[in-house]
Amino acid sequence: MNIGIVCYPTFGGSGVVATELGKALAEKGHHVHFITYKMPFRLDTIIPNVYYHEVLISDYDLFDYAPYELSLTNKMVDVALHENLDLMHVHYAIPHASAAYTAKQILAESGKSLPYITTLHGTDITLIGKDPSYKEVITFALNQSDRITAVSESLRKDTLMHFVVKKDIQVVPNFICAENYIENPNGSLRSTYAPNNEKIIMHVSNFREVKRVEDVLKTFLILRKEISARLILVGDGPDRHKIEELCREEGCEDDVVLLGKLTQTISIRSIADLFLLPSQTESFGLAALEACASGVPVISTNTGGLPEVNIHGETGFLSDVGDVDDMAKNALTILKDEETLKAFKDRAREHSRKFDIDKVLPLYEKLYEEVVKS
Ligand code: GMT
Repeated sequence: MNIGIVCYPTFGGSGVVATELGKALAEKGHHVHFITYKMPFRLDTIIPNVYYHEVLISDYDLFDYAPYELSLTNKMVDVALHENLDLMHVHYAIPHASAAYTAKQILAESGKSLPYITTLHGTDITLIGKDPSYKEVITFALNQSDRITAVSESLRKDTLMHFVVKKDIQVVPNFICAENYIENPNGSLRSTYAPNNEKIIMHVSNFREVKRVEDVLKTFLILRKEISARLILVGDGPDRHKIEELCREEGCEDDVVLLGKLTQTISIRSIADLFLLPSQTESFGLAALEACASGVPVISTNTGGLPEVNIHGETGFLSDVGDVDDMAKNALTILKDEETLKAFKDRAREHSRKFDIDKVLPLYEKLYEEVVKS
């Protein structure tokens, strides 16, 4: 099939899912055309059957805000016609679903059918989508989608609660490519960050408010009173400066390493003993699944789709949002002895295999076949 994929190319779960999905489809022989305003960060190598079409946004003095959705729609129409696309799969509803709807109407004028599938990733529904300035358009574009998918049961329910959606919403979870994950951590990398065999606590995110990165540091400060530990923070974003300030105030700079954005996180994740994800909400929590795939237990909040990924008492523990004392207590339960830690690590890795690409890819392929036939 010739498949168009529209996503955000920046550091974020929806872009990662879209990119890894496109790569897996290409490996199976499909021709995959990415349409975005920048090269997705995990696509930056030559991959057979993968093509990248940049949306050029023309600016003009008259515009205070360049009309991105218009340029995107135009590019979708152009690629669909010239690459003979069978379908468009848009990741993140805003503004991709409404752009796909318009592209579909334009193409129909020239006799070309272009079904589109909308995959909801979370903040497009839970934070931004329900904003009154978007809601009517999103509702319409969702209802016009040939298929809608959501990344967790929790997001499916949230969508139905906030929008009048008349179509079925199918849950297709986030996934990992299990074979890429490292079984045995690199000893020298580990001793670089934990020279005295400290426990390594890790967090990976885009440091947005919803991630509550301050709670990561607060949890770390509590547990570090009991055990010798170091904190590695991967990623960057608006709340980074707050963390740096808090570290200085608490005098813990020597034990907290901020690595910034990394395009590939598999090797650094493999050296962690525990992953912290204290988010306000997560529709799924791909970061938690990626931690499990690396054999790293997860301490997370109990909101959104996190309980579908992090199994309380098995792969880690769940706490209420903001309850850093409980998170620290749970972390210490896991880290208290090597036997307990190993049992959590093994179960986390085992559990992640339920979300392997081998199990999720056929779900998307089946949807593609259905929309193309109908
Ligand atoms: O979490 C973010 O800030 C990024 C966001 C995105 O849209 O890229 O991630 C969302 O989609 C991911 C992939 O489906 C999910 O795993 C994340 O849980 C979800 N984030 C939130 O719901 C906050």
